[in-house]
Amino acid sequence: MSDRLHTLSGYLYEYQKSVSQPEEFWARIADSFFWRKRWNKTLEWNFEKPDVKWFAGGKLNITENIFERQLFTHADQAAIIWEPNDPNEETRTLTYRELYEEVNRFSNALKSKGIQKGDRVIIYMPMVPEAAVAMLACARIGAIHSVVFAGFSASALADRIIDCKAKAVLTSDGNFRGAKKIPVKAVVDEALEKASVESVIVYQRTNQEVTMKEGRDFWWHEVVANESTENKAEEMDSEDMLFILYTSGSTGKPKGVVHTTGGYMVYTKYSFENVFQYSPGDVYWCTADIGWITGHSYIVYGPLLAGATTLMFEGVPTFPDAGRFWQVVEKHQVNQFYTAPTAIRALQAYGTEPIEGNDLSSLKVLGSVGEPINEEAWHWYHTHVGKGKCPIVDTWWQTETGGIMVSPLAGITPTKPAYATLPLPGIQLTIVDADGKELTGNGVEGNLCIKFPWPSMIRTTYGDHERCKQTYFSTYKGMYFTGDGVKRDHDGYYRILGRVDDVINVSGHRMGTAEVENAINEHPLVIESAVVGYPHEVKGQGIYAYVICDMKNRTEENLVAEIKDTVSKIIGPIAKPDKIQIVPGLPKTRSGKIMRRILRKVAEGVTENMGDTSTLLDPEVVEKIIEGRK
Ligand code: 7RM
Repeated sequence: MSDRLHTLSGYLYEYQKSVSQPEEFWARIADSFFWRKRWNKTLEWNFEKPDVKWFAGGKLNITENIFERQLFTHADQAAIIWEPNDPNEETRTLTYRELYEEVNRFSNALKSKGIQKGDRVIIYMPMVPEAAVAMLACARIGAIHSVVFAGFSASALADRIIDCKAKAVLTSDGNFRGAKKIPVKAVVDEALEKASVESVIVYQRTNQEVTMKEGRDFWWHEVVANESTENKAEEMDSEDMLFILYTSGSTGKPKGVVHTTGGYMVYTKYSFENVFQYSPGDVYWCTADIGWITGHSYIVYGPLLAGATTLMFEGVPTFPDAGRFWQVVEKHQVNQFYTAPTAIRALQAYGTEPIEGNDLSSLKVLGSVGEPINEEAWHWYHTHVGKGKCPIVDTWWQTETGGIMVSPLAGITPTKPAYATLPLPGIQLTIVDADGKELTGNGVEGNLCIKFPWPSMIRTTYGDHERCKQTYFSTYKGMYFTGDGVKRDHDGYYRILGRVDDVINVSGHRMGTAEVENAINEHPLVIESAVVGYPHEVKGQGIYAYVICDMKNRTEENLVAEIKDTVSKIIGPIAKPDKIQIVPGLPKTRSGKIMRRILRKVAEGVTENMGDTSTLLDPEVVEKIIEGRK
């Protein structure tokens, strides 16, 4: 733990070093890992292409750094504590040795099904330890995993299987979520009518009935039954792909963000230890789902690389009641608790009663991720959960950044409500105006960019490098553009203001407005649609859809329900619009561009001072839209 930062001056000193001598800085951090062969060049980069290589020529396996490197010291320590959806069901604990053996058995099983280094494997699973086993087994044999959130629909799943040409799907029979039992395998079956894979491995969780296709579908417990608990890890190049994770952008279909092995490993462990100030013996809990990047970096890879005990929770915050999180904190004596503002706001609505009666004194650090945290939620979290004594780490980062970019270091960086505060060592932020001019000094606001590579950054978008270049490296020359607006205050602290592109953030889930529009447009009676985000008390942002329809003889109510259903089927329930307004037309400019600014204002509840509408083809449509506001 020599790379641990302990003081503010220590952080400032290391930050300076990481900027003046980035290669020396990261080489020092990387040297504490186990490399089968050390790298020959720490960094090669070109943001024009973009082409970035960290620890080039280095050979390693990330799972050897979780297991073999730590087994002497950590074998009998809990690696994963699993807390089920239903509190009456038993908790499971896997020590580092047990997890290692499970990963090896499943690695052997994957190999016996013909999965080889470089093959893509889709993981569509509930929050059970086997989901982490699946990820780690892929990494162990050099297969590239792509986890798809188990709430996505069959059609969204099929798109991802097809895009990455997956050879196998790892899934479960069903999924317990709150009071519901969700048929996971049935969704896979439906997806596989459109997409195809060689094999499907099904973990038995709910024991519900499923159909198994002969020769293609296999039970998890059967394929591992006779496998050895030993497996020699595949030797990977530092820049070999570790995983693909699909995420939404401002255009059309989701893109496969690609992360590679060496840099991702180094950065997730380093950031985990420093942001959360994890100490040996602590129990750390991140409530994210492994289907999102937060689950990848800060449930699985970061904590396990750091030898931590990571708690995995299958359930939801409000089942069987709104005290569930706090009961789990007490039960497992959780020390670091990392969740999303949307969960905090949802629980805030139940008052403090569900907290009372639970002993939260084990808590040392609270974390926030996924969207801007409003001051009210920050104070509630600080006062009622942290009892005023736990620092809150408001961590800003993205699927593309792989790890936390801007955050306080717990107990070290003085916090300020709603501020992500300062960049981690190695992260060179800059704020640019609309023309791409860098705004220096404090007290400025603009678009957030990063001007120097960091080890866990996106390398490409799977199968379409040009898209990666256009989306992230072309808006501002020589920089990575985040898509977020930001303010740097008079103390030099960063406050993230939210997206400046057509991406909305619903309960911490990223969604492209175009993606939702495409789904709405699949309904046969929809002629055109426009989707915007609007402020939502619990979700942060809600989805507001303006839709032009051929009503036929449908009632508005019927049609709205049908459209919601269509979106649910095409993307998943998380993308269902909160409000749908049937409109006679959309505010378009003469060149045919929808003036979203107006739609956003109406959705927010603004009904006058719409700004300049003179370039609109039909200014009257704005009045009609205001009249029909939901
Ligand atoms: C980790 C994650 C990324 C987008 C990002 C922001 C927003 C995330 C914060 C935040 C304000 C934060 N990855 N975002 N964290 N905004 N403060 N602490 O969420 O790819 O799914 O989303 O989320 O807009 O660009 S993500």
